Amino acid sequence: MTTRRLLLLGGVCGLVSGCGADATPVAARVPAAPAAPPPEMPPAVPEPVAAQDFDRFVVGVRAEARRAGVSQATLNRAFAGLRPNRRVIELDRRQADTVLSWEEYRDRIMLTPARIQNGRRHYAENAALLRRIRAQYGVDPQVVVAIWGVETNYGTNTGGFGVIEALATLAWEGRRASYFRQELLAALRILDHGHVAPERMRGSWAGAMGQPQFMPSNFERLAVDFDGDGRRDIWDSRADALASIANYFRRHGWREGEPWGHEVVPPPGFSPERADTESRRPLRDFARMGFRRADGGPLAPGELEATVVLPNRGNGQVFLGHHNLRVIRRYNSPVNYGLAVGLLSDRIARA
Ligand SMILES: [Ca+2]
Repeated sequence: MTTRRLLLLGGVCGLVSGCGADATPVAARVPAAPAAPPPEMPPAVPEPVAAQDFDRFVVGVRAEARRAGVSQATLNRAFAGLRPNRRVIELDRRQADTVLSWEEYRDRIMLTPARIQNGRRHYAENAALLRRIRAQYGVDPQVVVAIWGVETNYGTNTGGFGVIEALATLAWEGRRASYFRQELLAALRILDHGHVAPERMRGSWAGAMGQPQFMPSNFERLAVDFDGDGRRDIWDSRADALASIANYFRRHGWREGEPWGHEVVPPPGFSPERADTESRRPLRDFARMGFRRADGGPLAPGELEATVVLPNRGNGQVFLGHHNLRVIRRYNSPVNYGLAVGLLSDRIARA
């Protein structure tokens, strides 16, 4: 999931409606005028490539999908009236601009009072489901709920873009066209298998889908049907969505019952600039060096391996991170994401 956005960028419904399967031969088309930009578009975004190039691209994708076994009927529905979405292109180009300090990211985006409170509520309300998921996948439920909370605000903000439209736009125009083309083909296979109706296949501008924000290739590998209706529905089935997150963690090596990490107070003389953030040592070594837990608790003098973890653009917090923090970062790699999810999971489980 490395190419996904920061959170909360979705929300603009981008599906341009048109109608009918596209039967006109590409060569016979008159070049179309560029679509008028939607009102939220700033004028600075360059015009996309001429529309007939998109049609030619779609013909190629359809042929490739047919060879992969996707039915004509699925392709007709998926591509009916489809045009590139300029909002997707704009968001893709703007992605790198978002730079927050760790403290801003932690307090304003990730660990807001509402997100913590809602996380506790969902943790309690879904206790029975979470118990069954834990029994099957061996993943601590508070981290499942934390991921659900940061990715889509507990399923309430799954992104307003049509996944096929977003992926087709990025595969046609984007900087990582071959990556998104593979994701587009995966999305078409998912539709063809009937897991979700095309109009319900919504996601982020970058094609991350449903309540867990799985890219289509991750869906194919890791989404599960936990409610037993035969469909892996991470959009509208809470059981499927949460179990799919747990399965993702299980497959990436989550160790049930182990902490992800702790905020610590380093010993006097500790220098963030010179800190070794690579070496793994047993916690007892850190205890011996004088690290203490920031919450006042003792550092367990055990064998559990830890590394020093420093937030990006942080203003002084120091953490010791364990194996499970690396697993969280398999979901989304930035260190600040991993730390925030870990902290949120602690807050959710601490009633
Ligand atoms: Ca299901």
